[in-house]
Amino acid sequence: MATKEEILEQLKDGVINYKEDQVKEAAQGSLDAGFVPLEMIMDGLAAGMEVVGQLYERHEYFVPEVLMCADALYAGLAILRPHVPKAASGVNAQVVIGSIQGDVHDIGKNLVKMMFDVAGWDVHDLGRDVPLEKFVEEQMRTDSEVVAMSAMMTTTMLGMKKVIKMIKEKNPNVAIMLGGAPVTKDVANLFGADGYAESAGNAVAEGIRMIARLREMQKK
Ligand code: B12
Repeated sequence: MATKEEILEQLKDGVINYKEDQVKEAAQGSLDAGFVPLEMIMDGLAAGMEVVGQLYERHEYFVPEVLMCADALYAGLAILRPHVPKAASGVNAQVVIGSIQGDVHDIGKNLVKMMFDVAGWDVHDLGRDVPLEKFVEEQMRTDSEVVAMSAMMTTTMLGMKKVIKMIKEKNPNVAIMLGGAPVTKDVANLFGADGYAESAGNAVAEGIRMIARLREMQKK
């Protein structure tokens, strides 16, 4: 039987070399062997996508290859995701999430969504290339305390600033969190966001911190 390290390597390699069948087999194999699905997703699939990003930046991969890598990642995610147990976070909170208008990148956003979901939050996913007003409408419709936006391009991230302004004008009691490769803590502060996390792994902790602060302020 394959070891955990071998399975992680098969997942990572399968994403990098867009071998969808290998990814599916390794994902199923990891479940059969009882390995932790979340670890397989983050240290296998997502780690592979990180390498794909580097290949793309070095012009060794182009859009078609990257799309095939994304397909392989999603094939593995479809198998593993249903087996990630939901934790009772005790937070009882809702989050609206989406990739900002003009941005079709959604892999990172989907990982963040998954983390909120397994942490027991109610997640309202707007998808990708989400029109700016849609974030405002969905926040009001669901009365969510947190709105999380993802941008992967310097051009699209400016839209997040507009959404923050629109939401805060309508409802100052909403905590807004930003993320995505070009976004930094400084950018998030500059745009007037309440939170920032550089990876899916710490998005939920940041969300909880923002909510605690929001609820504290409401008590005053
Ligand atoms: C995959 C990819 C694509 C895929 C997207 C598939 C999909 N369904 O998402 C495809 C091929 C479609 C694509 C298209 C394009 N892409 Co592209 N793409 C990438 C690539 C290679 C990897 C991105 C990725 O998925 N990374 C893996 C995930 C797991 O990481 P992540 O997204 O960073 O997310 C993590 C964190 O950022 C964070 N996070 C993300 N969102 C959020 C949100 C919140 C709230 C929080 C808290 C955290 C958080 O948590 C995540 C997990 O830990 C990057 C290169 C790179 N190194 O990032 C370029 C990149 C983002 N693309 C780029 C460009 C320019 C394009 C195109 C314009 C190319 C073209 N000429 O057509 C188009 C644009 C399409 C559009 N309008 O959006 C540029 C952007 C440059 C810039 N700074 O503006 C990059 C940086 C490549 C480059 N160096 O040129 N791309």
